[in-house]
Amino acid sequence: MQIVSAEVVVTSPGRNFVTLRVTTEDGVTGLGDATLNGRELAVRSYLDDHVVPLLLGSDASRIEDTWQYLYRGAYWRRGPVTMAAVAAVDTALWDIKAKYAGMPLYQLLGGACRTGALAYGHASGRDVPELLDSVRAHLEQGYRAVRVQTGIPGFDSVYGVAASRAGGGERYDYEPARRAVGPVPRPAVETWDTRAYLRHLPTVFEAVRAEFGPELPLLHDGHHRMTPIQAARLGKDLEPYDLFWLEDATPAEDQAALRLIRRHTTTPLAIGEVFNSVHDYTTLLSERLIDYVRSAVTHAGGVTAMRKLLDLAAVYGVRSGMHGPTDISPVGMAAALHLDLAVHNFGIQEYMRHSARTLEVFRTSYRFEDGLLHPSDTPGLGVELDVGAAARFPYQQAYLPVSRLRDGTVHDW
Ligand code: GCO
Ligand code: MG
Repeated sequence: MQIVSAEVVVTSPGRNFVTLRVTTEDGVTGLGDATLNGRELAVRSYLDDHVVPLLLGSDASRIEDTWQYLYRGAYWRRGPVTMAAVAAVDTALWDIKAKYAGMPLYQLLGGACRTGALAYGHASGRDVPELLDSVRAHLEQGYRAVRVQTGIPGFDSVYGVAASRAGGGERYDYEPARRAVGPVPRPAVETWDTRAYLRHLPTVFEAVRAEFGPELPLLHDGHHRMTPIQAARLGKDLEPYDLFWLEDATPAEDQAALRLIRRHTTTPLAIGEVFNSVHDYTTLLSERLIDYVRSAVTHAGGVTAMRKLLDLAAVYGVRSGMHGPTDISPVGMAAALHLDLAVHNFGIQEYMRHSARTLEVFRTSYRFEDGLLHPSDTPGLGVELDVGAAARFPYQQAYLPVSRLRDGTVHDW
């Protein structure tokens, strides 16, 4: 099963994606997602300049050994760029292995533990009426769980909220990396004030619960913006609304900070979309400081690493909640879905549907029906890359926004 080619495809059908395409001597191809939103070209270079030369002529069947070789052999370990590159190689090799075996990846991982993976979508609105319309729209699309994000009175733009009601929907395709603006390209700047946010959010969930009742699973993303004590206060203030989870309540490189939040609130906590290694979670898991692991296959070292992370999480009763915005490509989404089916400690899957343009390039077979996602029984991941279509959408530099407080201090976005 010798690797005879490995090409990095950068394409921008609606937003930027980086995809690794590995081919064996038998002509079997495997895909891996290497998309790192706002820093895509760093991963392209890591792969093209440093990893691809090592893959050519190697044995595609040796997945664990290749993972260890790329992780330990690089000497410089971990980090989002390195682990996205390792993830792309690992995922492509699993795709190949499953194709050779003639089965969908989830079967190779031990078979299905459930009929489908519960999905949640991104309901949002600049104000509460627009938000309620968005929740309703998501329920009509078949979602059985929704994330709730709104604007804050007095703010022009806020994370997670479309800047305009696009065609009656609330999609924001770039999630939300935006093309660099101005004569000297710079990321967009958003102003933030945590106290205004803390005052406003309970009123939002009061309105959503009043409109949709107590049953609907509601999620919220704090997006790293609060101090631990502010997060503790919000978690407590939101307890009457029985959230499915409060995500990224505080920057969690300081894993011990979650102890303070945990002491004050029973609102379930989800952490980890910016994490890329099991070592980022050891305190969070061993002390049961979180309830859901947010890492994505794409950013955390691939299928091999994610399976190990989720098996460790299972020891502590922590479940999966894999990251799935549009900057996880359909390849990364498919890889997540195979794991979602195969692990016992599944929690929920983020599913922000890709645009039609994106799906011109990535031919997917996964299904979203009755609120559940299924990766399909196509051998491998079940996604193919149309390289010709990919060439029609050249890369365009785009940056995630930068957040500043009213006095200009850079804040967490
Ligand atoms: C989420 C994430 C995203 C990130 C995006 C960054 O919960 O889906 O927070 O919205 O902002 O993935 O590229
Ligand atoms: Mg998030």
